[in-house]
Amino acid sequence: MLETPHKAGFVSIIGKPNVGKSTLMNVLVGERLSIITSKAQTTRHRIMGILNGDDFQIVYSDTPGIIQPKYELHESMMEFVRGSLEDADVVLFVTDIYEKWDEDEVIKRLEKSKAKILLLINKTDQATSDEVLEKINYWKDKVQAEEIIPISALNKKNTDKVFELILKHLPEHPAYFPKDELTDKPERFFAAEMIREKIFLTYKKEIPYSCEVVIEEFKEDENIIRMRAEIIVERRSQKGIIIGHGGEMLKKVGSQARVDLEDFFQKKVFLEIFVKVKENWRSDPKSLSRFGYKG
Ligand code: GDP
Ligand code: MG
Ligand code: K
Repeated sequence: MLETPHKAGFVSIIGKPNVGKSTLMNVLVGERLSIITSKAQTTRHRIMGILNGDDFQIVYSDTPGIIQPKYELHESMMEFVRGSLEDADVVLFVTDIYEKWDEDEVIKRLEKSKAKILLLINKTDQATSDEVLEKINYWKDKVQAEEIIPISALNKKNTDKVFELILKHLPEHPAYFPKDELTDKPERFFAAEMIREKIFLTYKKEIPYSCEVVIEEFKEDENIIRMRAEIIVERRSQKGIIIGHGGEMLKKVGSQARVDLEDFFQKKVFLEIFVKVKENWRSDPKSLSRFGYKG
């Protein structure tokens, strides 16, 4: 008997502040029946929701808004945006009818990545059809997208089409998360992502890309969550860098992550982090990280 192949993947939503990313997200995730995860409200927590169907699983994530890096922190945040692009299967590149784009670097990155780009021109309810056409032509020259779709997230115009196009471009892959047993693994995944974010903020250039974070233990009691996390690196030398002199760097990552974790879970968090070397784990980074297997 022939079965429809299962599709699954990671969809990143990027764009400048205020173009309508969150509004769109709510339409795409918030109103469908099979949402399983809680929504993170702050932009620094990227995972917004997982959407399941019989033959698909879409893992949506948000990124911090794209900004011109004027400060060290912005630089780090952009590094973080880049990281999430490299993981994405589909990128929803959201702009609105007002926007003109000037940050070519992000576009180049996007085009180089394996991600399929869907370019969405939002807030078309605020423009005439001529103005919308003009915008479509403007973007055609700028970005090599699979599709350019004018939408209105507010009025849910064309948002069903966006959903269908995401499905169309999603790769064939088994589900990354179990579809029925839902609470435990996604929480671990959020926790791992938060630690990963701190790694991006703490270490230079290529180091964060060599790291994966796995939550080995996640025990929730009434008043506290105890977590044991492992940072997996590719080489012994990287382990030393992660730990830092006298353990200082790792301590910094741990305490920053703990603040966010406590905020996210609304509970006290006891966090232990270990660093492990696993040569070439990146040959299958997605499965390793997302399934949370020890490998
Ligand atoms: P984000 O910063 O990219 O996440 O943008 P938000 O989703 O928070 O939206 C920013 C503002 O744009 C809010 O006031 C939204 O109500 C408004 N907005 C979002 N989508 C649309 C749209 O399709 N049309 C109009 N007119 N406004 C929209
Ligand atoms: Mg937002
Ligand atoms: K691409």
